[in-house]
Amino acid sequence: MAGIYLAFSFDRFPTLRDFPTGVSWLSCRMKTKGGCLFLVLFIELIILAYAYGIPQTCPADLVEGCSAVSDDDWKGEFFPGIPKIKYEGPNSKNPLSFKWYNAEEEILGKKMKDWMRFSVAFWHTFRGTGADPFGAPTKMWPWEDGTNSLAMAKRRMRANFEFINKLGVDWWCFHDRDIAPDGRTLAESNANLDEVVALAKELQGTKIRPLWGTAQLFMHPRYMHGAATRSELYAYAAAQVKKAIEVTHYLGGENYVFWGGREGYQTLLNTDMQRELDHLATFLQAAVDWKKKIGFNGTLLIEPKPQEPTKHQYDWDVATTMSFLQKYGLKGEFKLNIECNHATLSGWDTDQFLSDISEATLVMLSVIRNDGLAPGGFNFDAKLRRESTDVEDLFLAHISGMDTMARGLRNAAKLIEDGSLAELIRKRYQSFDTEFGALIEAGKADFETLEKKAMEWGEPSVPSGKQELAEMIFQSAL
Ligand SMILES: [Mn+2]
Repeated sequence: MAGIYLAFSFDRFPTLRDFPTGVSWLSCRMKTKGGCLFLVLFIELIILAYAYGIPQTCPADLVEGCSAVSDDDWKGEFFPGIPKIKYEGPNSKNPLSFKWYNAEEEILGKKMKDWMRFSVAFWHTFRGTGADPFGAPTKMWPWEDGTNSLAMAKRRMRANFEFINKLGVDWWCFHDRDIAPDGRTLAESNANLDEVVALAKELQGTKIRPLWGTAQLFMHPRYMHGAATRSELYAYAAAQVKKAIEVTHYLGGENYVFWGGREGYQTLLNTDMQRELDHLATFLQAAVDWKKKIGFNGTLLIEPKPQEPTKHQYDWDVATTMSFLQKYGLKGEFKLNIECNHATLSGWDTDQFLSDISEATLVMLSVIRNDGLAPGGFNFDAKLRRESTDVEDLFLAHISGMDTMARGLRNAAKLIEDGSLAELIRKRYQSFDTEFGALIEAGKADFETLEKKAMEWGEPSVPSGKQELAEMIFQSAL
């Protein structure tokens, strides 16, 4: 039956009329009336059994046969046996508990959850397959039916919110096309998005909201040469971003992100960089205008990334992006969404969960100096390893990431409270805190004055404790 079903490629849910009625009626004429009805019912029954019971294999462009499948067929829990994750302290041996992250605990006058503002990334957590440039997908979560249908999108959204609630975070992030399938037209894509977003709004409840939403302008082949910088696509990309800003606003999102993964060039020989940058700035200005027009008060963020997937991207790094915003008068309208994994590219974005406590300490020191991240937050733009294929692994990865950041916060607080870090830095620059140092910093020491002083002082001393080491290095160099 499956073969017949696929061969007919229905563009709506199949009914009796779609079946080889000529054949059935022919055979009916040769049989009794009751037998014919039985045959017809039997065929219909098999169609229904196929449509509802057997995993669907609908293509990504979505046929209605698939969208007719209800998303309510997944009753109960997506993560059975996994309780709400609690703080149990550093001595706990329970892998499904927090050792360092204690959401309600106050550190330096703020609750840990408010310092962190942790967010789950829908794409890695729920659309990550374990595929990499060398290998096929390894993950097939139990709730997946192999389709990219609207019904599947809704079921996945239910799984997302069960996960978020059990993990105990208040934020999530999404791309438009992660959460709802592409349609055959832009209008159909928008309608699909609306349907999934309506469910997300309901499942969010009063506490959970998007840290940010964004439009995915890089996966579809149409964007292979860019979106805002490829002229014939400019309008299409703008329409997609317009819609994505609207749904982010509708869901109560705090920010909206731009990631220009394809906005750049492979070679300057075929690129008018000036015009492309102008187009990008015009595009971003239009986004600012639209945001204001619909009353969306969220912050617009740009996520810099060097190279990959384009050889040269326009948002190369934080400094380049700031210069771009300054040049085009957009500095007051955008902030930055910095992804630490963009500093550790290995041919592609490694998307690893942070597990280095000293790195987390440095990050949290910056966050404390900034008095928090709000309206920003920490989004886990990180995915499970290819080898992590158990549902439980989704929790373990996030727990470990959250605990690493929490331990970083505790360390940073300690360094600040006991004043040791400030003292270390003070000592490093203490030679400038002298009368002559002040002269230098005021720009009043010219080369003649400095030369005179250098002659007078002789060989500069190596900072204490390192004298011996410096001498050893000097000796071995001889
Ligand atoms: Mn990433």
